[in-house]
Amino acid sequence: MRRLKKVPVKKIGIIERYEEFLPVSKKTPIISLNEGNTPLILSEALGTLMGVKNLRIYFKFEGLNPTGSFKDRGMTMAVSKALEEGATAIMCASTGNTSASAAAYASRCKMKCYVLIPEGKIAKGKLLQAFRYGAQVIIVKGNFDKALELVKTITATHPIQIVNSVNPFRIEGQKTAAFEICDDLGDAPDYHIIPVGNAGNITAYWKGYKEYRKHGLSKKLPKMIGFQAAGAAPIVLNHVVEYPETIATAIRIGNPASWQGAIEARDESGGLIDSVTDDEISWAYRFLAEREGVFSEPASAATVAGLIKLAKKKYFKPKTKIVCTLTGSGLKDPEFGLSFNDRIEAVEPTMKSVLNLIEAGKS
Ligand code: AN7
Repeated sequence: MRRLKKVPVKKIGIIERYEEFLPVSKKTPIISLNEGNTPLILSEALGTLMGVKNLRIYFKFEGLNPTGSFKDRGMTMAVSKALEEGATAIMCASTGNTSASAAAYASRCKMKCYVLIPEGKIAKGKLLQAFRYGAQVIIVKGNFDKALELVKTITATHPIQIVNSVNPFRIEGQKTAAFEICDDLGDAPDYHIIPVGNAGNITAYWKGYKEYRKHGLSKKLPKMIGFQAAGAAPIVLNHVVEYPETIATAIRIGNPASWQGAIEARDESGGLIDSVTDDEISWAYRFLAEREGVFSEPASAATVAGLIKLAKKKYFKPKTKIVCTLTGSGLKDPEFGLSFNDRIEAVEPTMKSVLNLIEAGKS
């Protein structure tokens, strides 16, 4: 029998992989969970669904990061730099994923981590993570925007480092996702579709794409296309939304901190920022899992909902490449995931009852 070749497997984090593009030095202590290097998955079903065969659609699946979202890319940078600067505590407001990520990275370097969470509007998996990674979780009677205001004020007057994306190191870390896409495709895609909440990520990707091109590592720049949830679409409406509402709790944000960055990404790239309804998001969320085998959270599915919306209007030029960032894992939000009338009652353990159900399922 031929011996299988041993393939060396070494997974490194984004700081080691892209250090020449990041504001780190020899004396930066790298706090990493081997984040990044997430797969770019070619879509199987979307092209057929939309009746277009000549688009290549990829999912950048960020749900496969160590804490299950893209936030880990920014957090490895923010926490490493906080530690380098002597901080002993970090703080963030969060719709969930930032808090999970901050808590995990803080735990690796014995930093205190405080997270402010809007009451009742966070997916259970994210709350679970924040607690178990050992953060002090403070639930506030108010939405994300109110919580972020508080965090900004407290960190400005106390020796606690803010790790929301107003911290520029977060953006630096998150831009590496654009580098990975260019490395995988050999160039930037023609369109990049991304959900927009606090708008840090669209800002980061655009920075990443521009830097890679400036260094001659890619030739093209993509059109940046952002999607907000219809009930939380301040950038689309061009005004603050005081009471944002959407099932996609991750992007339930009415006054994004990186508003300006999102506008620049949109306008410099010749892209657009639009909104999708909760129904469109729910449909795309299920389609992604049921037809593509990719289980992402509702906020992530906003990209695919948006892609379908634009494809219906024949927005995309033929023979182009589109990348959709799927920002977080579907496992984050079991309550939403189980809200679709799935049969979960047990039946008698008999052939008859099982076969009856299989028969019923065919109709
Ligand atoms: C899955 O965790 O704001 O536009 O506090 O968790 O960069 O804010 C999360 C945002 C998209 C939007 N998808 O990204 C938080 C938080 C998922 C997210 C976004 C978030 P930004």
